[in-house]
Amino acid sequence: LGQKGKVVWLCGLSGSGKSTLAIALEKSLHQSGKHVYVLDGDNIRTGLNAGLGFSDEDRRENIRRIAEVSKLFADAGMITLNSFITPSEELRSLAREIIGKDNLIEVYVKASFETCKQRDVKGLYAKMEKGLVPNFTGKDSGFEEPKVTDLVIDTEAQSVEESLQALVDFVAPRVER
Ligand code: GGZ
Repeated sequence: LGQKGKVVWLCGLSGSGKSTLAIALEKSLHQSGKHVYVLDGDNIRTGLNAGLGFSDEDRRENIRRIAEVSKLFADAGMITLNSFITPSEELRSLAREIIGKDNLIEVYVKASFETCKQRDVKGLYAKMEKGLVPNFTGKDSGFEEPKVTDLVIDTEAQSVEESLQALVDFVAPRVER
């Protein structure tokens, strides 16, 4: 096989820019001939993990299944770009144990709760303000900033283009063979 599997795992708050960056990175890696696939809430929480919500237990099961699926994808030679909040060190180390550190690139997509709330791309923060979103990350449910990570992309301090460039510069050489 011409490609070694890898998992690029992006964590961060809702609205921090994870999925935007994952999709842009996918495009960039595609253009250099890589076989890449994005996993995010849109294709995981609607299918494999339909039925899981946002309690601590459900988030843990969500992350565990995603990690197991990503490991299979990596075994199959695929580069998987995972975009999930992954709000605690416990969940991130669970994913790390399942996937294996050698096959994993961990990225923290950093933006404060206030910034994400101001962006409110999907109107979810407005709903949350009205009390319509239980266990919302950063409000009733916690988010621990990663202390150990391979890369931090600060989407508050950098433009989308700069963030993407930093991500591509870091990831591209690490998925060569
Ligand atoms: C956080 C929520 C919640 C609650 C729905 N808390 O920005 P989005 O909308 O499109 O993506 C978010 C997604 C988070 O799911 P994850 O699987 O990434 O979370 S975790 O890793 O913690 O298991 C958000 C939406 O689901 N969403 N309710 N209560 N985000």
